[in-house]
Amino acid sequence: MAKIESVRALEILDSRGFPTVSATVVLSDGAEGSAGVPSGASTGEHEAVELRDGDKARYFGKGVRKAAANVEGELAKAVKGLDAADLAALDAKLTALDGTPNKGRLGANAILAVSMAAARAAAASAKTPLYAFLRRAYAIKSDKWLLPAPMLNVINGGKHADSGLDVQEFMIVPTEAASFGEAIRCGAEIYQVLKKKLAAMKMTTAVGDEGGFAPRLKSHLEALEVLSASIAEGGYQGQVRLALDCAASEYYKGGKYVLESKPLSSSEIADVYASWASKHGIVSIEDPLAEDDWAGWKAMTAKLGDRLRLIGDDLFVTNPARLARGIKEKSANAILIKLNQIGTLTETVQAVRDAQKAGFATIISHRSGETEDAFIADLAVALNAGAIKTGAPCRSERLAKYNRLLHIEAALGGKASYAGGLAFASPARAR
Ligand code: 2PG
Ligand code: MG
Repeated sequence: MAKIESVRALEILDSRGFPTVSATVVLSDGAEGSAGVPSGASTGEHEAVELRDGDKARYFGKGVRKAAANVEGELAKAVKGLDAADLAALDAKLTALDGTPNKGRLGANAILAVSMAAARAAAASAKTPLYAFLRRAYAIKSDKWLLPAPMLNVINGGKHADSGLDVQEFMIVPTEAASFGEAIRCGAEIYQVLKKKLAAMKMTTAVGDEGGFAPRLKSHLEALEVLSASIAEGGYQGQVRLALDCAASEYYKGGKYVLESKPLSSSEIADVYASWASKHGIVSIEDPLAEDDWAGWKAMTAKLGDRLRLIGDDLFVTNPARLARGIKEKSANAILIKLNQIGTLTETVQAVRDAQKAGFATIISHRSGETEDAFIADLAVALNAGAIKTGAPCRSERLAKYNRLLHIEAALGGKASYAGGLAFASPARAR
């Protein structure tokens, strides 16, 4: 058994140039593992706490020296001597040490850095690829290795770009490809077709935080039209579907959803989404409503849940307790999974398992602020999650994840299969 010998931390930069935490865990047998923690922009109210220094003299207060010091101080002391391979026990110790419900004392960014780095170190010690190690460590019983369907965010709006679009993400999902590699080729080709199309329309082809374009289009419908046309021109009609992340908490103002300057009730906006979905083959809508509009979510799932995956991101914040409420109340039929919303690997795995048991689709996700760490690629395969959302096929912090999945697919060879549209099929199952 390899024991944790030491833990180091460093303040590094994310893809937006803001500080984030990196940790390295070293084991008694010399194996080591490092991890970088991502950071969101459209963060949910109920997420675990991202500890920032608040010292205006450095990085506008966004420094993470305190979090890094917590890693090297209290957290390192607590995990020293523990078996790195027992991830559940390690995470329970980290969480108990923090002692708050939202990891606000030591910081979810500090705790998660240790949790992820320990998993990597244990995998290295076992000389096992991370995806296979995670499957074993969490006793996931499956002999299938599913490569997730990529949800590629090719037009950016909301808080991620200044395109003027209220909806944050317009994604393409290659549901019919023969392999993950073919799905990525298809997504990358459509991305290039879209770029040419936007240029021909005299629109900017500069990209937003997640690598998608940020054109100043007239309306959301125009964005959907240009995407459908790009799919057809790329020769992929019928093989690729569309998906949205509305991040609607951002346009929920005074009890109304203000879309294209019109204030709408949750039932009125459901009709708008339904008409977009039927015209443009949309398979899923993430955060169509605000994070605490439980009644609205329930009504929308009753209305649209048999046609669409309604994905709770800010609604559930990868929190098993909020998810349990959502399952009970039939508030949604899918969950977005982000490690740093909850702050440990073990709680993240718990959320995925609970969701899968309830027939919810699970989508493993990046954050808009990312590092080159591709941990989520391994996590998606370990858990047979079925789908991954990690930006456009552009910007290396996004491609790191897609490229890692290409490597995993190649390593698994004939044992791997592509999930395709599985995550989006028969949403009625969850109801
Ligand atoms: C989201 C994410 C990732 P952020 O809303 O799903 O795309 O954005 O990391 O800014 O919360
Ligand atoms: Mg979201």
